[in-house]
Amino acid sequence: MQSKILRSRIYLITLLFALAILGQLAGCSTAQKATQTAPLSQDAKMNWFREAKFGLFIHWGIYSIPAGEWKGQPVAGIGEWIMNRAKISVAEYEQLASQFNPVKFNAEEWVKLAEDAGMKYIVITSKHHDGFAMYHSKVSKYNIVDATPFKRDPLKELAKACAKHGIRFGFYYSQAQDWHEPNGAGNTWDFGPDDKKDFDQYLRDKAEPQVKELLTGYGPICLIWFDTPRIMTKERAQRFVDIVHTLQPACLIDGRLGIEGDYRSMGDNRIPNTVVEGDWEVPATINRTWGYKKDDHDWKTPEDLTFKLVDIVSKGGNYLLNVGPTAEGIIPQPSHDNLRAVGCWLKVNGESIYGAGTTPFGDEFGVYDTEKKDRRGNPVFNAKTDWRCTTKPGKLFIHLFKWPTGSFELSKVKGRVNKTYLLADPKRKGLNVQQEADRVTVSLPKTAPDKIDSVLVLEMAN
Ligand code: FHN
Repeated sequence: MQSKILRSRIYLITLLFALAILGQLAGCSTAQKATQTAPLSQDAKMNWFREAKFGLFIHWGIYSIPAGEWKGQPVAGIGEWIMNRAKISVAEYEQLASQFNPVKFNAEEWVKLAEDAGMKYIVITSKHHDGFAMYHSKVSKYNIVDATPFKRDPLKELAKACAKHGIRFGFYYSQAQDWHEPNGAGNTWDFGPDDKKDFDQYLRDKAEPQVKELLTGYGPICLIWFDTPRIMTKERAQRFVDIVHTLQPACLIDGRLGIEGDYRSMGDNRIPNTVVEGDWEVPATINRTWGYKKDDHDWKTPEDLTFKLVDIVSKGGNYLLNVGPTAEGIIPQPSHDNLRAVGCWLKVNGESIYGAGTTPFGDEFGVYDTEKKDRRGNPVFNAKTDWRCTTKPGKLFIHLFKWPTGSFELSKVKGRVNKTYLLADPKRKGLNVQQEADRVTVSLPKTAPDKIDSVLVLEMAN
């Protein structure tokens, strides 16, 4: 009898023990599930973008074949707009696809260029306003795999190379303008005015399903860069937001969808005159065009590109700098050279850029001349370019574009300076520094250690 009671007690204890373990397991998996499905906070979502600061924009499409010239005549304006500027019919423009064979395209080389330039993300045109998909779309045969002799999906190859090199990958997608589609916005020469079109039919049948394809077939997409939100209502834009949030919740949306995005997109090549709060980006050209144009040789110099990068970072933004590859699949040599020069500068001075914050000063940006007005009637801004300041906790990075003789003087400094040195000096040898109240004077060597921008670090006492 006693042994029967003992056996049933052991049975009961074992049962309770097993239930406890099961409960714990269940609790654990619920907790895990909770972390998996918990939406990312906006700060967590923006983290990589705030750290990255410098990205490569690529405008590549079949417009790189005419490269700014149609029937022997130069066409004014940016290269990727040639169909619109020359009012080329869909029937005629479509024929470019059968000639597009960029056999020299090498995803590895493009990604390596971005890496060497110190860029942390790539955004490429998956479909520009001309409506041609630069990837294998099942939604429309008007794409690089089905309509060209090339038959490869370069975006797949780029996604793979980016993953290999630890570069984030994103897509430009023209959601509203589509000059190939009767109901897309923009092509009035073939299809008449936009207000007579069934724009929602175009969104439903092409743009929305293509965005779904891009977010499902290419691995993690860091951001999607919508553009020119013509006739996009808030409701229409929200449908894209829902698609992005459902398929890739961590994917950022730029500021040109037609509804508030995750960050602001400034105007093309428009760098603000002062610090701007919040997350933002300046899309910019390296010459004058976005898509390749054979007669555009107006390359920005490494000096100019470095200044712009520093200037933007000191004001709180990111720099998305564009290249326009040729119809053979080659990024023009001056883009390679000038980007790599910026990359060399970043190798030494990257600490002052990646994840860096805005200047605490502001006078270095320049002054408004209230006497003079620009075309829009606003006072003219006279920019100064001698120096800029970026920051990290406890550190001021003074970017000296013009090397001062003897010493550099800085006023309005909050707190005490502990140590100063040049980022280009591998030994980080302390420089002589004097401080009277908020005025700091740093003695400098005779010659600048960097011919573009020598970075002076001021370490502050806690
Ligand atoms: O019309 C486009 C243009 O072709 C280019 O893509 C730029 C890049 O920011 N966005 C539009 C104009 O702002």
